[in-house]
Amino acid sequence: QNQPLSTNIRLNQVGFYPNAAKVAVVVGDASGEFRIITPDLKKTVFKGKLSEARQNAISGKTARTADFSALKTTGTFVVLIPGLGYSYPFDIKPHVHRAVAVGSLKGFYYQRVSTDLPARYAGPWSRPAGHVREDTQVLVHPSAVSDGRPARTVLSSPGGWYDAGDYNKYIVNSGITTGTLLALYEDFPQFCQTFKTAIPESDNAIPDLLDESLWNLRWMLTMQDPADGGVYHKLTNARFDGMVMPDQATKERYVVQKSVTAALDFAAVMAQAGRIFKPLSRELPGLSDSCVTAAVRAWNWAKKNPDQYYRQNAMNEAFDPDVVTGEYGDRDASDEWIWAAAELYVTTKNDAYYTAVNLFPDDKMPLPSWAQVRLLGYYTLARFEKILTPRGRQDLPQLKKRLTGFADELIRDVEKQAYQTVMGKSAQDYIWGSSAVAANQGIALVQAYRLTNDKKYLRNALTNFDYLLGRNATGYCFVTGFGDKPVMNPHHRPSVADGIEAPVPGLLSGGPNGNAPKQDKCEGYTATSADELFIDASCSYASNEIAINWNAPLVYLAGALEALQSA
Ligand code: G3I
Ligand code: 9MR
Repeated sequence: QNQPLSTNIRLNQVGFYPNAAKVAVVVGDASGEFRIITPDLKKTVFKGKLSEARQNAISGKTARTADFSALKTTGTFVVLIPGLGYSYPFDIKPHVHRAVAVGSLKGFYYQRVSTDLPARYAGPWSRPAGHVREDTQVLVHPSAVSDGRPARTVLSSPGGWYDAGDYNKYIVNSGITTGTLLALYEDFPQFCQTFKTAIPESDNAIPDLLDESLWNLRWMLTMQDPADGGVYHKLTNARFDGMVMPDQATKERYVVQKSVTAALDFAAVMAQAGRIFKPLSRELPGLSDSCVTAAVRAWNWAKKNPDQYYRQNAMNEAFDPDVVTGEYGDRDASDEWIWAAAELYVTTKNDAYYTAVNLFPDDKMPLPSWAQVRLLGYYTLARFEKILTPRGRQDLPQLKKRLTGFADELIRDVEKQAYQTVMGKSAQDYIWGSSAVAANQGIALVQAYRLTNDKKYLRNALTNFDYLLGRNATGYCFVTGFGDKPVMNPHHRPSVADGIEAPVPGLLSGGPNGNAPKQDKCEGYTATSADELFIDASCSYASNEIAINWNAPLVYLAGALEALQSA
């Protein structure tokens, strides 16, 4: 049967639910018949015809789809296109995405600061604790000494997750990340009871998703200045480390200037955590109240300092040492106000938060990202529709209309796309961290499904999950440790420095980025089309870094699919 493996057949390399859609994309000229066949190429279980050719709106390349949704038989198969070859193998089975859900949440464990990762939990990626001096030796950067305290004040700020491929910790990015993980818990509490990741806390009475989130929440709490309730923008080295293991990264650490965006993201997450941990007061005495108090203090600080944006460049001219690590700069906090107001309102039921901010300043429905958190507030209001005060209830029809309207916009014309995914209808989707665009679009669709019970939203959410696991123009599975052609060389310091060939598993690569060659100047880009501008090289931090704010929506999407569509 001399058929070769063909990487022109692009599909979710992990697999498919028996009762859900199953689509592979074939790029190039192949047409006619396809078969689904056992990996030994002996037994055909399904025959079909490739679709008409469709043109990729971004690259102009031709593609066809092999739709075998009608096949519901469980097993391991490949797609065979006579004359072209066969695909990577995939499974059809219930709970087929449980492993990715578990693996991507476990990815956060590997990002933990201040703790050894023993082999028992980390397998071959075990490593000593990093940044242990954060227990006692974090310096207050001169940019943060605004209240007459002496320079070289030190504080304790251990724990949390490393942000990404670098080792710094940024409140803005921690905010959306933790908020997204906690949203999975609030939306699918039953599922989260059984969502186990084999972490040191797995045997306690608290779901692993909450234990993992607590690792970061506790760090976030240390970033609030007890004197005034303001929140430092980040905890960082002055400059990025070399590609070394965490325990070898021993540069001085600083907390820098407080910012309004950090304060509001912090307030939002603490308010959310306050209501989540309330029923767990036996296991976590006092935590819920501490979170709400911290949230209110951060909110009040923001009200007094609404114009205090983090301005890295301006700061660097004024202070020594200059700080050149990730900026997470944002000159518009109107969305952070919306998110914080919504979370504080739902937790406290106090209308004053609801009315403090214009929650619907315009018709826009911006996709969530670290710089744009408006919809996180809308999701929360919709999630708690049953317990809103009359004031909040007034806006519910409008809110639901917006959320479903946004979802309708996302799914419009998907059937005309070469890859039949929601992701990538426009080249604008391929920004730095485009994988999170795909995952956050998926979340928006899950939200619409929860509001309407209309399966079309769930079906379309799954197209983006398929995208992340291989049905895309690069042919890579963007989650480390999964699929047959996974990313192997992410810009991730432990993965580069640990001497193990396989990268740390469960981490989502940023993905194609139209501007990547200009931004990281890594050598090896050959593509010109935005959907293909990706290289699996560790120098490519603009297309192949990993980051917690990209992993969290992956955890959400995988978890939601498992919770909703496990048959
Ligand atoms: O939003 C604009 C979009 O409107 C425009 O069309 C497009 C074309 O240029 O650019 C978009 O902005 C880009 C933005 O990411 C999109 O989110 C910026 O050019 C780009 O520079 C920016 O990149 C950010 C990057 O840091 C550099 O600052 C990423 O969002 C952000 O995720 C990334 O975060 C880094 C941290 O700083 C440090 N730790 C690692 C982390 C991940 O790479
Ligand atoms: O490792 C850094 C990564 O986390 C950031 O996303 C990226 C952009 O800010 O910067 C990386 O660090 C690079 C630095 O910007 C320039 N010198 C090379 C560094 C990577 O080795």
